Amino acid sequence: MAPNLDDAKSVFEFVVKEGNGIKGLVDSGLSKVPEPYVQPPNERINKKNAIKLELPPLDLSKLDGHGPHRDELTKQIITAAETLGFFQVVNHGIPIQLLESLKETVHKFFSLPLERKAVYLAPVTPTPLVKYGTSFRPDKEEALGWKDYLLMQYTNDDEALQHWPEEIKGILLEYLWSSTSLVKKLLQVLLGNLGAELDDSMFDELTGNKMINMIFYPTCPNPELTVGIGRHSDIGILTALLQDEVGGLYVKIDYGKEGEWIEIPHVPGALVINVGDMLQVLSNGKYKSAEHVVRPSSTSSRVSLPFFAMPMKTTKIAPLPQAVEKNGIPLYKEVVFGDYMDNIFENALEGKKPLDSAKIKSYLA
Ligand SMILES: O=C(O)CCC(=O)C(=O)O
Ligand SMILES: [Fe+2]
Repeated sequence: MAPNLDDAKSVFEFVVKEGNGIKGLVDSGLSKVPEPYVQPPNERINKKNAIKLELPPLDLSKLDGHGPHRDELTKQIITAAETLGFFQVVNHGIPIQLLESLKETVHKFFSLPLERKAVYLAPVTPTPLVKYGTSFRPDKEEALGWKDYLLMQYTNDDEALQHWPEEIKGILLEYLWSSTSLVKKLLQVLLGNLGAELDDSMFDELTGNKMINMIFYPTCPNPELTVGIGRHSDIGILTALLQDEVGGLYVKIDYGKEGEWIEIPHVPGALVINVGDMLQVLSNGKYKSAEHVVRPSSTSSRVSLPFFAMPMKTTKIAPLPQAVEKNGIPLYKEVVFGDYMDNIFENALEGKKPLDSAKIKSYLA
């Protein structure tokens, strides 16, 4: 039954509990964002204060050779990780056709009738590896996010083939495998620069916990009042993100004017790469996990597919000795990744607060 849009409880019941999602809300017809989705002014993104990032994407085919092109690219990757913490890559080894099909897959999945999606709602899902939902922690958030999602956790191929939804598991596994190789190449460069060699067992420790999210941001009547995903940084090592042509991903600039945002534009065929909190810790603060946020669009629905490469839950992450040597003192405490992650998923998003709590206090300015 259609919700009473003026009643927050009725909206929550319809969107969150019944699993109709924001998509169901928009499909049932609405002319303004319901009250539970109105963000406090300081959480909204004012497009007028945002800059478009006109940086050219990095051409990863240059990594394959040796010589000046490779060196130049290596420097660009390192500089991007040290400054904005976000960059885009092309010639990344993931077929463009696969990327196009992935975006279509997200649209198709969210167009399925409610009962096909609602089976994966958290209270009833037949597997902890697949979760369908909306916003981030609807039960804990002051204002909800304008997004629906299907989150897939990867343990191994057999379990993914057994538990991920039948019609999408093949293409998602292809994305997962190819993104894993991409992340490996980038991590070799980034850790190599710190003087650490990435062998297979270290790579597994650091990225063995993988997730793919299929996100659907329905068209929004008042994008100036709400957010798709609130301010957060990604918690793992590296994220590879496929976004469609709609745009709306904004990254906080850590340097320069306080509160300024940069929009990461859609670049055909490119993937967005960003540094996660655990890479910031490993690098002793050299690489930056930037705060980011998504603003929905008033004219079009948007889809994105982040692939999160994260440490195993039991992995202890601390600044690498080679990274500490460079600036003398460790800036972060050791973090057991599973604890860090559980804490994030237990609470509403809070920007970079979780990472701040891993800082060694006596070194705080
Ligand atoms: O949809 C996007 O562009 C970003 C998604 C994101 O930041 C996330 O899922 O962590
Ligand atoms: Fe993110």
